[in-house]
Amino acid sequence: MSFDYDPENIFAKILRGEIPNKTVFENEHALAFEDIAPQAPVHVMVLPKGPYVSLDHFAGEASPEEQVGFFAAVAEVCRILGVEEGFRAIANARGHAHQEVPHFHLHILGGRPLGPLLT
Ligand code: DGP
Repeated sequence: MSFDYDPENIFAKILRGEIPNKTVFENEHALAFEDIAPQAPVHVMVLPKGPYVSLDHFAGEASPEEQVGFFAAVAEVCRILGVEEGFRAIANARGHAHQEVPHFHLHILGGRPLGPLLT
């Protein structure tokens, strides 16, 4: 499968500082910020800084350094959010999953019991 990254997607604009965000964490590998329409008391997006469309794009083509750096950032974000009692991480990809923004991101949801995962 080939992946075609759109540099004008809204998260690319956020990464370039063109659109404000409520930042939770940032380093050279990742940016984490609050979702604009939170679906739980904790709802934060974590995205790598590289131009990857989706989880399968990132997992297949990002360098080991980018991948390790990204997941280390996810761990740090979870620590900052204080989700010791549990959280859910969701990565939507393409149409069947209703991916809205074509820059790979993990949703981190928590702060209340989330119930069983629904389709
Ligand atoms: P997804 O369907 O996985 O692509 O979810 C995209 C999420 O991004 C959705 O929960 C709403 C959020 N979102 C969209 N635009 C913005 C924005 O401009 N700022 C922030 N903080 N979140 C946004």
